[in-house]
Amino acid sequence: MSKQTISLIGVPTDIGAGHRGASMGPEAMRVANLAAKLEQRGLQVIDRGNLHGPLNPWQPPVDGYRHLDEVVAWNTAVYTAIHQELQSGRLPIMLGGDHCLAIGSISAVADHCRETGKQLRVLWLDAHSDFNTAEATPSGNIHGMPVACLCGRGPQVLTGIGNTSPAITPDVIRQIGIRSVDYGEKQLVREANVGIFDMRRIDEDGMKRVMEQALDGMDDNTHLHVSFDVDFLDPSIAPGVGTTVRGGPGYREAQLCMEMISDSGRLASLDLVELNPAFDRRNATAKLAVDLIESLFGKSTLIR
Ligand code: B3U
Ligand code: MN
Ligand code: MN
Repeated sequence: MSKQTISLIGVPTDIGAGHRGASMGPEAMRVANLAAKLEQRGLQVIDRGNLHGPLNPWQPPVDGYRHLDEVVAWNTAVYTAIHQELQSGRLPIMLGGDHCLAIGSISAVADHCRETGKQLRVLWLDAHSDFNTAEATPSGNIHGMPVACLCGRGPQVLTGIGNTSPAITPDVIRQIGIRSVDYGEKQLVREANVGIFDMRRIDEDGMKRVMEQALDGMDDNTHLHVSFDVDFLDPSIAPGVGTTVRGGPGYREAQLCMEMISDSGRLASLDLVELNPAFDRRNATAKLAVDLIESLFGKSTLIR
């Protein structure tokens, strides 16, 4: 990829999460030196600062959703900001914030792809499928629902964000690292035929083969969006998330995953979500996230 300008967009909210604290994620990534590390890689970086939105009222679910109005407000702001960066030719990194914000970011990416005739591929790195609906959710937390909403299964106020509803179809998605899917959610991802490379698959086939398959079929016209939920990583290396699930990729596997995405040359937008400094130790998870993002942008441990 030629000289790229990256824009950092902080979205300091935990409005869709089951624990407080992901609202501190953007600042933790800045403290871990994300901008400088990317600049050292020869990239131009503009930090756009933080978006603004409603405080977290910490209420129980209403009709199956917690904080629906507030989630809509934050995602509307995310949509506008990400769409503008893409239109200006920059590569946006959304610093969340919890994963509900991917509704806004990916709706913007999908509209941008339609406007420019690009083919979209979404890599969803996560312990969870995030395909819950109001009926299937055990919690009402909307960070467990963004993939369903993006695919048109959710309240109109969320599925309608952006110019086209649904924003995407399930065939553009590849989920990696999945190991926690709720009972009803499992039926939904099967019905929708979401491309899932779960941990069992990674154990059996290895990260290399899984990533080859997840990246297969892309070409020069592909816009690759990576939605990186930090709970994708094994909690032994990444304790700074609200909902840890053991048995995730370790450091080497995660590096390989990032390096293979980088090698594809198609990365065009990124979400970094669910980093929760309230659960972290000395900002270690933020530092690890910065390290992995450097690999996404070409820092390689390859010698040959
Ligand atoms: N599937 C559960 C838990 C969950 C989803 N995403 C995260 N946690 N981070 C739910 O509440 O939907
Ligand atoms: Mn997630
Ligand atoms: Mn998750």
